[in-house]
Amino acid sequence: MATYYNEPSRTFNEFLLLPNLTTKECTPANVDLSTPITKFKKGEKPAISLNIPFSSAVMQAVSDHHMAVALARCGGISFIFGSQSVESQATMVRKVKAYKAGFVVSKSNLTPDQTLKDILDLKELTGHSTCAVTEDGTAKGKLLGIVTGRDYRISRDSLDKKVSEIMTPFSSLIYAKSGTTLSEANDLIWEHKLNCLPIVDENQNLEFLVFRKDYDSRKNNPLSLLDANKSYIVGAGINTKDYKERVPALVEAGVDVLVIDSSDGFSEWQKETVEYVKANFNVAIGAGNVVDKEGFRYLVEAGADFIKVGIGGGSICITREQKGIGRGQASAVIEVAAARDEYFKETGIYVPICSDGGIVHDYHVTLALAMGADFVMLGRYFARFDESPTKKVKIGNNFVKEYWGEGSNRARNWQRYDTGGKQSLVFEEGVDSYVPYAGTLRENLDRTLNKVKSTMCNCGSLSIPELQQKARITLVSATSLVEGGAHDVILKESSMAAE
Ligand code: RVP
Repeated sequence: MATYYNEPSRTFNEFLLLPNLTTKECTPANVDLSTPITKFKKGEKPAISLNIPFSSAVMQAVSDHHMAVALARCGGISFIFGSQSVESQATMVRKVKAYKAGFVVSKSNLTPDQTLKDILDLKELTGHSTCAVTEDGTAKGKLLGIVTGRDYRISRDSLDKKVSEIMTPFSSLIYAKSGTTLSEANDLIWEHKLNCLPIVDENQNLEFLVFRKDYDSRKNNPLSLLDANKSYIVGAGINTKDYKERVPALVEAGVDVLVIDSSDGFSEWQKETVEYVKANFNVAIGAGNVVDKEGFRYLVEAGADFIKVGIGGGSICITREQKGIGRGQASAVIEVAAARDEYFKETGIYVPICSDGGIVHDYHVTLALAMGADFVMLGRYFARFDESPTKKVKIGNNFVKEYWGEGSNRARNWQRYDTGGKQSLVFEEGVDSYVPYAGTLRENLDRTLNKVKSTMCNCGSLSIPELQQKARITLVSATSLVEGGAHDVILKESSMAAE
């Protein structure tokens, strides 16, 4: 006879947090949102922790190298989508690892023989007013000088005046040698009142430019998620089919964390993939998705470093409709978190869990954490920002961005849904859609983090583990949901827009 679960499968919307005593030191500024992403032994520290409990989904419409840099700068991690060729995914990983916060590869370059007209054309094209002058006009060529907007006067100078006559020549430049740290570079910038400091190697070849404004932005990002070499930490999605080609290339590119991206991770294919990675590489790997304690145990025993939770809750996901499998996201997180705690008690090993999909309101993040998730993964949320890889389009009077599921025909990611058999997507498990455009990642994430921290203070908690221990969570009735929104008033237009 089949096994019946008598409790219905529940979503975040069905729960609320009850406040605990808020002490005076319990302020948002004092809340620490750091959280483990890889398993660790009791009393030890995880190899990798996030500074905020946010990851961006393994999706074409969400996580490329731009998203990865933007999110790591704020303290979270992106998992670069795996539904692309091994080479292009590895290139994206390489770009994130090569991105040195504050050190930029010069994007506007000239040769000394070019003219003022070329300078103006380049400025028009790139918007940059500082150009490097190199022997061969490349970003890494021998540095001969720098041109800035202060070096010429359009009204007086002839358009065919040579760059070599306009530039500040290398002999008069303040520059620094390879290996200079960002803080040393900043000291030079301040000391000499520079806007831009070139970094050159021992042969005078240009390596990077450090701009005053970038240093300031670095100082404004104290939570940046960096490795020991000060490169951003980045994740990447893999599948259970081509992992023997994909994983070596990603590891070679410098990936920090892998995750097997699948709608149903409770499978022998995942076990084999985790075992292969653990036996051959020194890289962290998460597995999933699962929705119960059995799935959790199975993947943990295979060696996974973290477990991803959730089937069918994604905003673009129609797996439940199509196949009738899945579980309400809250119920799944609650059960898997209990299994994680039980495993920790038994073995002294803590395996972090990630609640993946189904976050609609900011408070759902806080609920997921309170229910035991160590971090969350979001697709729709990040797809709305400038940094996501998709097109921004105007529909009517509103800007929207495209957002499609990995199970849609558009993504062609059959590996994510494969249960053996025909190597193609037999039917769709995801839709192609739009989401409202919301601006920059930074401004939106700051607002969400403020809400999360503020609710944590209401719950008397200054850290995620404290929240998980102290949280008091109640089910809501359908009528109390109505009570929770604005009700029995006539909304003014300004309030409707804010909804
Ligand atoms: P959401 O944040 O609700 O948009 O959900 C994102 C999650 O949805 C992903 O991390 C993934 O687990 C799942 N997903 C991605 N594609 C599809 C699909 O096409 N069914 N589902």
